[in-house]
Amino acid sequence: MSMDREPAAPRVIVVGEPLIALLATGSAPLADVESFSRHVAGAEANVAVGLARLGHAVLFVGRVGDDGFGLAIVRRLRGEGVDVSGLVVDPERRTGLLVRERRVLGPSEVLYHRAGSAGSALGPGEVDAVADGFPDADWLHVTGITPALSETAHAAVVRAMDLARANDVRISFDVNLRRRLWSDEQAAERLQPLALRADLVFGDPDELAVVAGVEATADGLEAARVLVAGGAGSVVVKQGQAGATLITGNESVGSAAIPVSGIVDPVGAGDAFCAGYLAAVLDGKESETALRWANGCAAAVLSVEGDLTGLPTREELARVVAGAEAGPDTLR
Ligand code: KDG
Repeated sequence: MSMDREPAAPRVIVVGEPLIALLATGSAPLADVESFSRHVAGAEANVAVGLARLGHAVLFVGRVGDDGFGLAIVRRLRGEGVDVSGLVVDPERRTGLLVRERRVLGPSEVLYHRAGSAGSALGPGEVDAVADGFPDADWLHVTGITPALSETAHAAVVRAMDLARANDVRISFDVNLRRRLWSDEQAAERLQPLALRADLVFGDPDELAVVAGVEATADGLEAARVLVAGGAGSVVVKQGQAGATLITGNESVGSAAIPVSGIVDPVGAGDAFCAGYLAAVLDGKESETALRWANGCAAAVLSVEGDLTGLPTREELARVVAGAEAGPDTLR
């Protein structure tokens, strides 16, 4: 069963596994947490919503379970204006779930309940079902999470890239290395060929080093250059508080991060960054502007709980970027 019969012509196609995230409401080790808030999450869903809020037409391709969580995802994505005609409701498998504690110090524990999920059963068939949408699309966005989920999910990403290539649709690939899903060796083997086929690769220095097969450096520039030399069109290195750098051929363009006082929830900021960057590129903006929008979207998400809650509209993004230019105090 697929949702919505007559999709509007999509400009961006996003493929991946939407999830429900249960986030601890207080700061404590997971064993002591008794209440959670429920959020729609998943890196690709976050990017889809980010693009939709910035005014772009997005078609989402994936699977959710025929359960209340799946329905919550469908409703949320549809409510955000994302075309869910490529989101299949699986009658047998459950919607993927993650549980995350919150800690003031140190990394937060994340538990996945996604092995055998509806989303991980994604396959090339779901991509073929929306093949008609590719000739009208401008962009395909995929991540390195989906190929880790299953053989069929990996094949779905490859099929989407094949269809994009055949239809002159540009491709972005966010590495999103998830060490809870696989080893660095497995990730490198599967993700490197995908990164080298992409027009635009996003990743932090550590992720890019794994995919490029080089030693990690603090700025990630060497790994980015290796990927560009290998065939990737451009690489945007997400450097956290140091900002971001775009590497294209021999050129590099840098942009400072927007400082946020009082980070509420860092998760989802990387996806917001991608959405801001892609929205600007789709609008025909220069790289400097794309990096500014990317950093602005990331800052907006850092200051709000939940992966996609803080994703800005165009007006909100304009205010964040203008505030950053006026001085950090205006961002509080
Ligand atoms: O980027 C945010 C994601 O990490 C989160 O929404 C969950 O997709 C997710 C994942 O696989 O960790």
